[in-house]
Amino acid sequence: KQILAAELPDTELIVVSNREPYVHEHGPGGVELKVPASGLVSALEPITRTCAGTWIAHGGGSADRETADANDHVMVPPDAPAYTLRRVWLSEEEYKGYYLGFANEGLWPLCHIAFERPIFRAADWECYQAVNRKFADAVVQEAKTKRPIVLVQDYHFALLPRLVREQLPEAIIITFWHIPWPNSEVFSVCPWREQILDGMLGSSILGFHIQLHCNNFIESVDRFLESRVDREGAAISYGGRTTLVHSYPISIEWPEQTTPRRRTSAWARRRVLERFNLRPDVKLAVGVERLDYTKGILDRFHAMDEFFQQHSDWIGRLVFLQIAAPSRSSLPAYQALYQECQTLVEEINARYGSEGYQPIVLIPEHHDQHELSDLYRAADLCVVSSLHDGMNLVAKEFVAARDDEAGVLVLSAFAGASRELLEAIIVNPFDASGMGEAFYQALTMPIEEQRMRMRRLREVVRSNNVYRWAGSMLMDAARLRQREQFRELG
Ligand code: GDG
Repeated sequence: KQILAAELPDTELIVVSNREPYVHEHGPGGVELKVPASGLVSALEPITRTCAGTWIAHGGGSADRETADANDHVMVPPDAPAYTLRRVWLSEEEYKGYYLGFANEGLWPLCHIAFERPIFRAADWECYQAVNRKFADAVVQEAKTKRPIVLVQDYHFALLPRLVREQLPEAIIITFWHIPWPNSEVFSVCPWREQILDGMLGSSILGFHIQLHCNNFIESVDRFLESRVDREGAAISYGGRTTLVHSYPISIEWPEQTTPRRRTSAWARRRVLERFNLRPDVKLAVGVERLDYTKGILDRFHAMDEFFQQHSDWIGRLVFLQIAAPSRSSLPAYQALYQECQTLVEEINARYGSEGYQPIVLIPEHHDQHELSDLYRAADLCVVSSLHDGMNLVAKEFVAARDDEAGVLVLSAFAGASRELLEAIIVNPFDASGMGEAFYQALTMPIEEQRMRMRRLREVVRSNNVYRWAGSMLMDAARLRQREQFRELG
C-alpha cells in the first residue's frame, strides 16, 4: 500500500485470476461463503484487500450470480468489505475447454515434471483463446484509468497480457506464473507454443518463483520467437516492446499473533488427536494439499511403507494424517489418483495396522483454515513431497504456525520453497527409501536441533513474506513507470 501510494500514486490495481477469492455456494443452511484451497488466493487476497483494488475472476459458485449485483460485482470480504470482486460467467463448454481442458490437461502437466502426459485438443485451445478474450474485455471494462497496474495470475491467462496490451497500451501488466516453466525441449511439444509466448510477452513484467524458471522461459523465447534476449538485464525485446523476466518467490502473510494464547501446540494436539480418534502417545506426521498428482502424495505413502520396513519398532507409534482437498475431480487423471491413493492406503493400513491403529489416515475433504492451523501446530513433522512445485505455500504455512519453534519440515528438493527453506530436511520424493530415512531423522531429531532449525526457517518466512513478494513486483513496476515518464519528457 505504501509503495502504491509513494511510488505509483493514483494508480489503480486490477487482479485477474481464474479462481475467485470468495465463492458463494448453496448449502444446507442457505447460502454459504467459501475460501478456496488455492495457493494463489492465499497469497493475493491480503494484497488486494490492502490496496482496495478490483479482482476479476470466474464466478464458479452455485450461488455466485444471486450474490452479485447487476454489474456482476460483489464487495468482499463480506464481513469487512475492502475491494470489488468482478465475476465473469463462463458457459459449461467454455469452462470445460479452457479450464479443465487446455489449462489443466495441457499446460499443467506440460509445466510440471510429474511424468503425466499433457493432452492438447484443438477444441480446448479454441475455448482457451475465447475465454482469455472475455477476461481481457472485463479488464478493459473495469479499468477506470488508462494506466492501471494489471496483475495477471497464472497459466489460465497466457494470452491475456497481449489482448489487454492491445486495448490499454499504457497499462503496466505484470504476469505472475505460479507454476514451473519447463525447459525449451519439453515446452516445444505444445502445438501453440509461439502463440503462448507471444501472448505472455504482452506483459511489462513476467514473474516466476525461481531463477531456473525464468531461464527456461527466456530459453524458450530465444528458440521459438524472433526476439532479442538480454540475459544479463533479464529482458526480452520483442515486437517493439520489452518485457522484464524476474524471479519473485511468493510467500504467505506472516501471522501477527498466530492464534489465541490458549490455543497452544499442546492444545491443538489434544484437539486433533481427539477429533481423529488417535491414541495420545502417537507421533503425528501431516500432509496438506489439493489432491493433485504433482504433490507426491502416493510417494510419501510409499516412503511410510519403507520407513516401517526399516524401523519396525515405529509400527503403532506413528500416524500420517493426510488432508487431500478435492481438486479438478472431474478429470480422469485426478480420479485415477484418488483411486490409487485409496488402494495404497488400504494396503499399507492392512500391512501395519492393528485394532484401533491405522498408520495412514486419508481425509479427502476440504478443511477450514483454523483446522489446518491446528493440524500444523499439532504435528511432529510436516511432509511436502511434491514431484515438482512452483513454490509450495504449505511448507511456509507450517513454519509460520510453529510459534513454539518445534516440529520438523520434510521438504521436496523439487519445490521452489526448497531454495529458501534450507533448514528443512530436503528429500527426493522419487527415492522412497531415502524419504523413509528422512522421516526417521525427523522423528528422532532432538528438540534443541528442531528449535535451531525452526527459528531460522521462521526468520526466513517472516522476512520474505507475501508483502515483500508483491512489493518487489510493484517496485519494479514503479521503476518502469518512471523510466517511461523520463522518456516522455524527452
Ligand atoms: C500454486 C502452485 C505455488 C490446501 N488444502 C486446503 C487448503 N489448502 C491451501 C493451503 C495452501 C494452498 O491451499 C495450496 O498452496 P500450494 O502453494 O501448496 O499449492 P497450489 O495450490 O498448487 O498452488 C504452487 C502457489 O500456486 C502460489 O504461487 O506455491 O507451487 O502450484 O495455502 O493451505 N486451504 C483450505 N482448506 C483445505 O482443505 N482452506
